[in-house]
Amino acid sequence: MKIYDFVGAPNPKKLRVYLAEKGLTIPCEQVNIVTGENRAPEFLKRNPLGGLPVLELDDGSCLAESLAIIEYLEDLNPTPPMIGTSPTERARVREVERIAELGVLFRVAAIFQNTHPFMANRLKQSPDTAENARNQLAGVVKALDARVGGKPLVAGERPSIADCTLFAAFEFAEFAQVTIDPACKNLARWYASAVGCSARSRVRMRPHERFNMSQTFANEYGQRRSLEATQRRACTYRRCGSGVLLPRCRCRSSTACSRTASANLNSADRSGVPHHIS
Ligand SMILES: N[C@@H](CCC(=O)N[C@@H](CS)C(=O)NCC(=O)O)C(=O)O
Repeated sequence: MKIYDFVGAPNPKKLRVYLAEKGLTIPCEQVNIVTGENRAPEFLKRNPLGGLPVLELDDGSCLAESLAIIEYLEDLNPTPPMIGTSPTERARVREVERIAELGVLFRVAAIFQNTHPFMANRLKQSPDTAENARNQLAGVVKALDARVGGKPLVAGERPSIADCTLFAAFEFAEFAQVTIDPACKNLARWYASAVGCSARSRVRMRPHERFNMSQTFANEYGQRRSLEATQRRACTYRRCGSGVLLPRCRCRSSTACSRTASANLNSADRSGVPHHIS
């Protein structure tokens, strides 16, 4: 199997967080959506819609849609379970995952698409659409915050695909400079823990993986060498303690993780680049 990936984009990120949490390694090839590699005829044969990620199966056929890919991999690798085990658990995980994608990630994407200069010549931007999305996002985040409460994870007792999607959505919001209401303290705490643990496990975006739209992706994706280095890296991540997201990071490394998380958030606030990630 092989994954067609783009490190800066949220749907591929959701899949990479999932792989890291599961401890799965699948070779990755980067397809640069900024320079339009995903719209080249060769790639459109794999996914006529041009979206990433795409999973190429061993028979050469391709599977698109991040959630379909994750569910396929989950069926092949049921342990540790990340979509729940009982009907109720599975329904709850999916419920929150859908809220994370449709309620949070899609709204962040709508704000980004309708406000960011990088998107200006790609579509007709609408300030009204952005404002609607901001208002809807605020409502969803508030409801999600209440739902998460004091729990370490967003759905159930163990890391799930809902955590993966929400993490990708929040990281995208950070990049797109879309503020998640800091009054939502439960989600802030959850994200700080996930950021700390994912940084240590290298799921967190590294500096060269961050978009820099003003320089048209720093002359094609932070220069060719960075891209090549990323391509060589494949989807292999060191795991943080015994897991990527909470609560397994409460094991020996919990204090370090939360300390790292706040340092990371502070430094990310200042520079957009977490200083402790090499
Ligand atoms: N619903 C799809 C969305 C795929 C998608 O649109 N991916 C984005 C990156 S997050 C992309 O490839 N955008 C570039 C484009 O469509 O040209 C999924 O979950 O995989």
